[in-house]
Amino acid sequence: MNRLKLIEQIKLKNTFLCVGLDPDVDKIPKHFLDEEDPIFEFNKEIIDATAEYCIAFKPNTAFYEAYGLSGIGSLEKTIKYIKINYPDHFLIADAKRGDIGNTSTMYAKAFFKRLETDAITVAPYMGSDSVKPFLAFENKWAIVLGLTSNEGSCDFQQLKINDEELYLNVIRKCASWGTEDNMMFVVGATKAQMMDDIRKIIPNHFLLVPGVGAQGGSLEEVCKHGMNKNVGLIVNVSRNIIFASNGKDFASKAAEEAKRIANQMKTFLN
Ligand code: NUP
Repeated sequence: MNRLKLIEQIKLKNTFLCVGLDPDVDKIPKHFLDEEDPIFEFNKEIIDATAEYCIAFKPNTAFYEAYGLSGIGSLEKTIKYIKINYPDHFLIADAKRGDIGNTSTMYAKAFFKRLETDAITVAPYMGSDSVKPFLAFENKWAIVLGLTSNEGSCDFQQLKINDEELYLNVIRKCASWGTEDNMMFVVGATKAQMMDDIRKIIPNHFLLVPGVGAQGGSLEEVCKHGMNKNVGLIVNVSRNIIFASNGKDFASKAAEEAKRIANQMKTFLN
């Protein structure tokens, strides 16, 4: 999906919510455990219940890889289901890949050609030749880790180098390898205040923002510090939506929570 279409979807639906598909067999309602593919069946109901309130879905591959071949099968089926039934939704593989050039190219092929996701999250630690292969595919996106939402982001990302935090260096340098049409950055909602400095470097890029909900980030703060003239934000919520209830009403509760967040988003648009 290209940038224009993404912006159009956000404006059309008045939401910039991304529903994170991070299924955990220990947390999904028990009745799914009798199904042949509990993860896929669970995802399908979550997707159907929340699609009208979001513009993106983000499966984190860890939650599929943890179940081996059958988990990879559930991921493939989930992605196909979204592509067939909700082709206007932006599809992000949260896989945090990045390696020497020829290996990154294979990662890019795996996610862009085989799974056909629109975007993949990329860890920039290995530098330009590890990131650039993800930029070589038309209408596909590398979403580079800029400033992550977790506590450990202070260990390296916030270290000062020549009087500037490393994450600002990383964002500036990575932005020079790509464009606003093929690169986004992950910035955690828990670091909303730092978006002011980030926006000075990349005023127009989209930010993928995880950390609202279970991690305590505030949507209001994210909008205040991170929003730009084209919205420029995709805000992900995983656990607070998909595990809003673990009873039979899980899908309607997920929809309720997604709707609540989408309604809050509306107040920050226009
Ligand atoms: O900095 C990041 N923080 C983060 O939580 C980068 C991420 N990719 N994530 C992912 O976003 C995390 O791995 C999970 O898939 C999702 C947040 O989930 P939740 O806290 O809303 O449940």
